[in-house]
Amino acid sequence: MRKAWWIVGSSFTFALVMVALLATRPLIAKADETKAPPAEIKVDNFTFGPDTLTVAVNSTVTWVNKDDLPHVIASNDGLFKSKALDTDQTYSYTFSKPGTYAYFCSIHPKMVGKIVVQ
Ligand SMILES: [Cu+2]
Repeated sequence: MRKAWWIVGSSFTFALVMVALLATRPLIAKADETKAPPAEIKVDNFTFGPDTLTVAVNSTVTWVNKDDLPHVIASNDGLFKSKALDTDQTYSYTFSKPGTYAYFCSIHPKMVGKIVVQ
């Protein structure tokens, strides 16, 4: 009788371990998906589209100049600044900390936008 209980007990423990292993598997597989998808802002007709973009931490935001004249992407606090972007040129910046990042075009300061990083 005592032996029978031991077998029941050990197979129950074995089952628990197996369930735990199976349960952690999807978590391990999901580790590859933590990279955020690319986020793009079109610079067109003197506006940023969208003018407010919300992204996850560690997202890379890419601005594409669709205008026929150059624009510069410059953050208000000097965190990032592109060179003058000609038509179809891009500028990318990766946001590693949460916060709200206001930016503007230093050639046309009335062009403003912001990136919200969560
Ligand atoms: Cu501009």
